[in-house]
Parts: sequence; structure tokens; C-alpha cells
Amino acid sequence: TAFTIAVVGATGAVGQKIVQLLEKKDIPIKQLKLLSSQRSAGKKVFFANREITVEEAVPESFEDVDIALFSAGGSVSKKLAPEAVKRGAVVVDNTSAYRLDKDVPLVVPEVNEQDLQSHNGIIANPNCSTIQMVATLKPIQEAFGLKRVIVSTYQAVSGSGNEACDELEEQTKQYVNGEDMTAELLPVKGDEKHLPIAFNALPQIDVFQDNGYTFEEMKMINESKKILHDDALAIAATCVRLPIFTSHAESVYAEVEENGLSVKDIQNTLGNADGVVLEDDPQTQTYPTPLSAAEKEEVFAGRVRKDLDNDNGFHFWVVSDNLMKGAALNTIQIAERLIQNKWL
Ligand code: 11C
Repeated sequence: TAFTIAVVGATGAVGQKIVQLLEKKDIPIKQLKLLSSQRSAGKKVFFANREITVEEAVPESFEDVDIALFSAGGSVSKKLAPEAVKRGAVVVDNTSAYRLDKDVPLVVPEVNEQDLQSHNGIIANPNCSTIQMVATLKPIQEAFGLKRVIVSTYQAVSGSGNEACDELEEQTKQYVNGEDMTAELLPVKGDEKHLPIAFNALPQIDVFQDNGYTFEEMKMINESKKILHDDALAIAATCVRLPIFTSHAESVYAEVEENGLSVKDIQNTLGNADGVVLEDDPQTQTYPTPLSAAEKEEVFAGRVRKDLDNDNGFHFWVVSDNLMKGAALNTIQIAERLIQNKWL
């Protein structure tokens, strides 16, 4: 069987990657519908050597669609995902709109594929910084038990979309030309105050919550508990935006239940995990970086060390392409598993 697939938000940073990956991967496609806001409708996109015109996404767009991949912001998903489901489509949603809903599975296939079975038409794709972290935490949790996680992130501007990449480029030119940098977007689009990202580090991704954490930090915390099926997990996050175009990096501290483990135990566990590649050799300065992980499909881990004070604590470094495994690729992999397992 071949499937009719709709990509909502087809002209955005993630949508473009989804279209590229659909061309590369082997999901049999009967028809590809590229949908967007009214503003981007009419644009042409190349797919499999032919031009497809992007159409405005409306409820009727989803007639006869089997799988709808949404990546056009939470409000679009809230409005149109139920319309797609009503018309018989299964939705994989890349926004935060449904992630914490009880009847919506939140899935990283290597971690909790089985959760897909209980879907009611909508499956949520986790936040990019959550996906790469849980890909490394799951094998550790399974092998040794997981008590506490503390993570600090080093995140790329493409997480904030194509406009943020343009802003970083522009500010970089302004800075090296000795001009004042103009900041109109980051840390949060639409906020009153903006700060330059070029040659800077912004300890704010998304809006602040009442508890002093940002929404991005709370996404990492709440989504990880849900995906790892452990509401009692002790977990805290600090999310920082850096002037990097692609790939998020994370410094992760994980405290395990089992006593007496060595660095080798953690390295072996990460090295054997599905979708994770261990790059860890201080002797040869081998460790992943945002540039080395860009355009790759896997999650890369390195710098595994034992905490100097807590025998059950380990530190490591995790890097992955935020638009690939962090977004478009994980979305496609969810669709692939739904098809392979006949869970559509
Ligand atoms: C960022 N993690 O880097 C965000 C982007 O909830 O899917 C992804 C937003 C989301 O800004």
C-alpha cells in the first residue's frame, strides 16, 4: 500500500527537512500534499523531481489523507489536527500542543515505541532537546535505574526557525563590520525586549513560567518524565541559546540506582543503545560537537565521567542535529513505525 501524506508547515525549518527526508526514506507515497499558512501558500517545492505547489491548510485539505505531519506551530495544530483526525488521518504533531495530554502518546521510537499502540489519532513528537536526552537516559534507566537528572543545554538558533538563523547571520556581519547589532527576534518572538545572539549566550529559551523556569526547561522536565514513564524522576534543566546554526548540545548529570558502576559501564550502555553513537576518547580529543553532528541521523554521546563526590553520579555530553532527530527525522520514524507495525 501507498499512503497520502500531508505536511503542514511545509515551508518552515522543520517542514523543509520533513520533505527532504520523505524523498530519501522508503515510506511508499501515493500523494504528497504540502500545506502552510495563507502567507506561504503558492510557493513551489521540489519533491522527487517535480514541483508541488504549497496550498493553504484548511479542514478540507485532510480529506483522503492517511498521515498528516504537523509542524506549523501550536495554534495551527490545535485548530487543524482534530479536523485531520475527524477525516481519518493519523497526525504526528511536532508542536507542544498535545504533548502532555493523557490520551496522546509522546514518542521517541527507540525509547517508547510501544506507546504508539494506544494512540487516538494524534501522536506527539517531543521537543528537540528532550529527544536527544531521553535517547541516552533510557538505556541507562533500563540497565541501572535512574534517580536524578540535571541538564544544561547549548542550543542552536534553528530551533527558533529560519528567521532566527537569518538574524544570527545578519548580527554576525554587523558585529564584524563594527556596526550596532539589531535584535528583533530572540530570545522570544513577539516579546517587547530582544537581545543579540551573535557572540552571545542567552539563558532564556521560550517564555518564563511562574516557577522561574522557562517553558523550554519545563518541556524537558515534563516530557522526559512522560517518555521515561517515571513521574517521580528528579530532574532539573537550564536551557541556553548559543550562536550555533545547527545541533543542540547538552551537559547531562545522571544519578543511577545501582552502586559501584564504572565509566566503562555507562560508555558500553550508551555505545550499545539504539540510535546512539558513542564518540568518547579524550586521548585523541574525540567527542561530538554541533558541527560534527549536523545533518546526521544519530544522537552522539561522549565525555563520560564519574562524579567526584557521588559514586552513583555520571556526567556526559550529548549532541544531535535538532532539526533531524530532534524534529523531522523523529517524526518520520514515528510514521515508519506506525506503518511497519500496522498501528495506523
Ligand atoms: C528551540 N526546542 O530550540 C525549541 C524548538 O516545542 O517543538 C522546538 C519547539 C518545540 O527553540
